[in-house]
Amino acid sequence: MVAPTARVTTIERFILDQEEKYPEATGELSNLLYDIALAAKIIAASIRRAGLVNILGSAGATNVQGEEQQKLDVFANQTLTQALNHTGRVCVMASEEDETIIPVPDNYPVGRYVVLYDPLDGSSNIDVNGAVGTIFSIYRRVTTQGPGCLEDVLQPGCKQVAAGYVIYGSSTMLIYSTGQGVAGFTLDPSIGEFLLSHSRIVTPRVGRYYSVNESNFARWSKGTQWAVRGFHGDRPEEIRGKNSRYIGSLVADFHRNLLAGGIFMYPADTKNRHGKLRLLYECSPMAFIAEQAGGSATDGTRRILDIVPTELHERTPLVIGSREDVGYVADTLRRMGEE
Ligand code: P6P
Repeated sequence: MVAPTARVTTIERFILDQEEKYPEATGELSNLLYDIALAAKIIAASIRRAGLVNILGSAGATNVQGEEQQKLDVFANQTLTQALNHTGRVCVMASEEDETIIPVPDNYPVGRYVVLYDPLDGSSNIDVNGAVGTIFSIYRRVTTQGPGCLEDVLQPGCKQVAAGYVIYGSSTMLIYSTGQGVAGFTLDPSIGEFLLSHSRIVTPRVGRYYSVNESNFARWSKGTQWAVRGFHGDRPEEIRGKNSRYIGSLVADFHRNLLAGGIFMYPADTKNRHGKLRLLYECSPMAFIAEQAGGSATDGTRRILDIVPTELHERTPLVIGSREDVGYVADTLRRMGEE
């Protein structure tokens, strides 16, 4: 509960205050961020009830409103798409759940922004009550008129105008940046508002944690194995050992490391030659947040935000988090001849 005397800043108030610093701002991006925050509240409410489906009827049953019970990731995808597609603020969308780009329906106006999202990342964790998340990435269109197209979507992460994520954990938080630092908001479900809880998130230069799926160790390159063994504490003269923390949900692992300091890795391996995570709607937005918080993000050696995408669902290896730890991995790979 929020004490009545506490200084309460809603996300709407914060976004408006930020917008007022830029005379040229039209308010469109602010409204787009409100749209995403609204979708996040709706998704959060559904996730909170997910465990009840088994009590109220198995998946596929009808819920209390008599609606067909949907898989949560399908529901999250529809919620985000429908929150955005009629507003006149976007020209095209793209989602992890949709094979092709998502056009604005013919009878709606077309705007100048492009929004990409992973509507419910880590959704396999829901059945075990694990943390999951929504990731979003916002660009300005590069084409000049008419419906948005693939060219508007395939932009390098350094062109993002905003990015963020929602983590549905012990509390629901929305973390975002428009390039002026990273702010965090915690949902107070009693009033249905995201309230400012972290006015400026700065991630520690050296992390306490390393997060990687060690069951893939045998499939990694020699350089990756050597770097991770550094995190094990094998070479304290080079780098101090760290605690291992791995939830198997990118948003949850990233969020812990962002606040406490740490490094998350999903390297390429002999099975996933380009890594597992998607560049456009997982790695680029998280890289934007990491850099805005003083951290960094690479594919091992190259800056994630410099990678120019060629396909909508392309994958990339990811090393992200505390700047010195990410640099250590890059130095190790280069020393082992793995550019
Ligand atoms: P693995 C979830 O499925 C996800 O896409 C990310 O959220 C998470 O970081 C990764 O995959 C986990 O993959 O292979 O370790 O189970």
